[in-house]
Amino acid sequence: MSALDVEKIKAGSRRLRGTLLESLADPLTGAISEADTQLSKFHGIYQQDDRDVRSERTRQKLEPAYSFMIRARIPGGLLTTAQWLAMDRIAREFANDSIRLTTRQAVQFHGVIKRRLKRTIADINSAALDTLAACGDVNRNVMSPPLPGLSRVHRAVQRHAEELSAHLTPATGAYHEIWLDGKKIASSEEEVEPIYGDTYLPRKFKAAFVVPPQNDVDVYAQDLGFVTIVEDGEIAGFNVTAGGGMGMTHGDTATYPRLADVLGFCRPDEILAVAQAVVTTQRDHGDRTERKHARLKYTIDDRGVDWFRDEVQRRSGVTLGEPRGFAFVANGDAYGWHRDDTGAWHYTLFVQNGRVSDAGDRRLLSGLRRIAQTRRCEYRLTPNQNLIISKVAARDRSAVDDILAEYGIRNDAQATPLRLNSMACVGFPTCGLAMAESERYMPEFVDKLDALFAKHGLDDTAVTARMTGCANGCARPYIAEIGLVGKAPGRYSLFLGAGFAGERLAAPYLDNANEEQILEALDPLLERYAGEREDGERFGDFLVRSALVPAIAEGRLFHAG
Ligand code: SRM
Ligand code: SF4
Repeated sequence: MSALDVEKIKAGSRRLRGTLLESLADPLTGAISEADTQLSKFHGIYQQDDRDVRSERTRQKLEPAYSFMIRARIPGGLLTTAQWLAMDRIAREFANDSIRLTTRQAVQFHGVIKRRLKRTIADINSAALDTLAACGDVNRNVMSPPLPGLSRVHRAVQRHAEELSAHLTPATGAYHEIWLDGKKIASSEEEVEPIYGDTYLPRKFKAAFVVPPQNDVDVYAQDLGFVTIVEDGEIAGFNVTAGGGMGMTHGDTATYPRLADVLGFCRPDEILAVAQAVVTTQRDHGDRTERKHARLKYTIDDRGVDWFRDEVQRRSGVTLGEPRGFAFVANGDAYGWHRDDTGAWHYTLFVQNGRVSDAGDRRLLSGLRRIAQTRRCEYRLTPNQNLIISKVAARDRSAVDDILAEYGIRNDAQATPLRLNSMACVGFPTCGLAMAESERYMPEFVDKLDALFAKHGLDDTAVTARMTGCANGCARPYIAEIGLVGKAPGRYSLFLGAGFAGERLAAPYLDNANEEQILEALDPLLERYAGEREDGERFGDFLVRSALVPAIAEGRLFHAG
């Protein structure tokens, strides 16, 4: 669907109502109308069909096996165990017996059929969560470092993330009317969207907070970022970043991944004004004629970062200060047990590609249910698709350890450093845009990569490896040291040389390659890395220092690399 068509649908939707009620009531199809599929995204709902059976159903002249993906919005990924238990029940009752943790600290359910949609959304709301603005041309789930228990700073940053999330949530009553039988307003003319206006944003928009030295949220991949600056143990303010994004299209060099620019420094009480100015600048100046060119990163590249900074300052009334110094060490999660400054413990649990389900001896869904039933902790979702069993009292640690062992889900039972730093997007069979396998293939690919690492004595070396089923970049592969991006069934483009902390883009290395070709290409590079690396040198840094891959200075030069 063209950008102009989508703009027309938004404009005529009466603030996201469209004909969703009629579509839901239509018993003749498992689908909703095409226009409503665009609007449902703003409500956190994607229409999908099972791609494993698509051609067989076409052959049998049946309509596709439609079902819906539902994404719940969870700022900073913070969940009580009661909320987790509600998600667990929804997964088993209405979805495909799994909860999918996402790369933005949210959860997804797959396989919900149309007649169960309303009940599922209502149940999510009963757990004091919602799905509004989890998708669509609005600000999405706001990310925040998932270990707020570790310091007063993290706890304060989580509060800022929640405030920003609330501030940028659409004001429309459509969500309550459609999904929660809320009172219908007499005329939607009475309603205003103070920040978004009638046509919302030209494209999706993403925001995150980060606390150095961990860049777990991958702040440079975000449209808007706040880098926490701590001085004398207190939050002095935030470096504001803007214009990050991963999505591109194979073969279209006008599209590219881009790392955010640092705009300047703001005080904590200026966050909302600055954020609103960034959002409204993009609302008014983003390209509404071509969706592939509609993200904030292109607005900034087209008009220049100085123009953008001036516009944000003018609209917000905030004069941004000189950015303050900071450094990142890694964009992954810190695994295992950590104690915070209140004495509570937190266990970061590896969840392969975010899929929480029971599979053979690894009974993750059941194990996490069992721990949640003790109600002596809370859960934090991480931006790397993992889960933190948080705020555990010292006396309960061994009980948690025992359950992890009993259900076969301890980190050491499953993972090498390479696997612990790997991610894959959902891909087949649910994602309508997948060109190659991703989540279902990554575990097997990591086995092979592990063998290659072992061959070169690199078993203990952590390298970030990320795979996506297409070029949209949902697992942020262009800021992984090894990035694989699906191009066709069994074929991937290989990107190499990003920084371990997500601070440098990877460079294109191999196009449209199969598994054998990819492993063959990596073999000599790993051999040289094992033999020639400097003390503590990361794989991506080594490749760049040795001129085996170019350092990509900015998004616009990505394809030239
Ligand atoms: Fe994504 C579209 C899954 C994080 C860039 N993404 C999709 C859709 C909804 C496919 C579609 O449009 O039909 C995928 C649903 C698959 C499924 O069956 O569940 C999908 N994206 C995901 C998730 C679940 C991947 C995961 O394995 O965790 C992540 C959900 C995050 C969340 O909770 O909100 C997810 N997507 C991302 C990220 C990473 C991030 O946000 O930090 C990116 C790259 C950053 C960025 O936005 O630039 C990302 N997704 C995209 C794009 C490309 C956007 C672009 O600018 O070109 C699309 C396609 C689109 O928007 O047209 C897309
Ligand atoms: Fe789907 Fe592509 Fe995103 Fe993977 S990267 S979930 S295949 S849109």
